Amino acid sequence: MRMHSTSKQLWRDVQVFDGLAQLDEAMNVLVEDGCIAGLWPSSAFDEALAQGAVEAGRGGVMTPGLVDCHTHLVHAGDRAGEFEQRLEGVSYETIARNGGGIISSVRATRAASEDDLIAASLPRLDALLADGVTTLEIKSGYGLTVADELKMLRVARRIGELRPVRVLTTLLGAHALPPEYAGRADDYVSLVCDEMIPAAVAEGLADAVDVFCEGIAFSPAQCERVFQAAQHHGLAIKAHAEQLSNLGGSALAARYGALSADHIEYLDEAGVRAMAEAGTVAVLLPGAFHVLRETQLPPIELLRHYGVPMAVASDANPGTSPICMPTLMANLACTLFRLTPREALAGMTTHGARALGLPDLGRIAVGGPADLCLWDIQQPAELAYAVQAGRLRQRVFNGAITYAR
Ligand code: DI6
Ligand code: FE
Repeated sequence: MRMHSTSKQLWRDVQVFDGLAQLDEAMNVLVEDGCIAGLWPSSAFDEALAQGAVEAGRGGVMTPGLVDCHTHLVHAGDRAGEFEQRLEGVSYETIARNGGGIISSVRATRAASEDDLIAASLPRLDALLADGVTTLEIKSGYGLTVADELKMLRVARRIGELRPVRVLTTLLGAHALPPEYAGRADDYVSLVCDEMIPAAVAEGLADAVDVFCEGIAFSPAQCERVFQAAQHHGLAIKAHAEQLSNLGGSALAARYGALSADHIEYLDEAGVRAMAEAGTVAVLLPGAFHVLRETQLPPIELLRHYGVPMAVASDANPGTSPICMPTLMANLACTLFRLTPREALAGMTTHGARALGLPDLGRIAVGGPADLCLWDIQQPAELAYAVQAGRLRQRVFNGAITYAR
């Protein structure tokens, strides 16, 4: 006799966005042992396959669990005052040059304990989860000392253990020059390369290394030193590049086999080509574009033309994107960058996962992991079309329903 396992769960009559496109007809989805065990048209209900399965849901839209591949979720303090300054006409760069901006979050984050940081960051994480995130990346970069960067990474790992979610961590020691290193940027880069990266590796705290390649941050030559150290230690590489100007940071990152180059509003055709050749994902961050009222659009047509995969992420951070709502990012990617809803959703699933070096995630495919969202909508495009909290009916992480409304 066949064993009836209660770990078999069946969703019936769902519209499926599989991570790249919407499937043609309503589907049944079977989940077993943390994996997607079956996916077939609901018009052809298969008794044998579903035998012993518990009906877990019916109707609605199913997508892969969302992947937010670029966040600065862990930090202390807030920057509402700078938001007001910017409304009075002071630019983000001017604020940064006057010791505000990233450095003001550094002051607050250095002063915070691990527990303070957990308390500050959990509500932001919960907001992401309630909007469908099952995997996210969290960067350091507001510590800028060895101890404070490791503290941030430890907090990122710990909040991932406090919730049913997968967290990848990225060491962003080269985010800004800390004031104690004023005029000694190369010495600070040495600290990042010779002490921070090895210490993070020794504690197993970092999955990747990131840099901010920009006039107000680090030069391509300095970023290259960080990439070399990352490569030496076997860490994946990512870059904030071409956000405010074109320094060639994306092409440089691509030469080092970077998983992704992020922001890229000022990216040129040579940079797009370099990314295409290296398989580097373009991470679009429409939240920062929106908040900074940027006017230079990322080269979407060129990225399409050269077949560079486009991910979409929140960039959740206290300065340029204080937004913890991934479905709003899908909307902004469409309204501001003219992505199609299909592209925006692929950017928050399949391509977001690829930007983290996790190509099995962000898909609905038989044999793949069961990280899923069931939404109370009729078709996937509504996730990008309407801005509305509370549409998530169920969130499935590793095959278990971890949120149900
Ligand atoms: N680019 C950004 O948009 C964030 N970091 C970066 O390198 C901004 C971080 C902040 O303003 O706190
Ligand atoms: Fe960022």
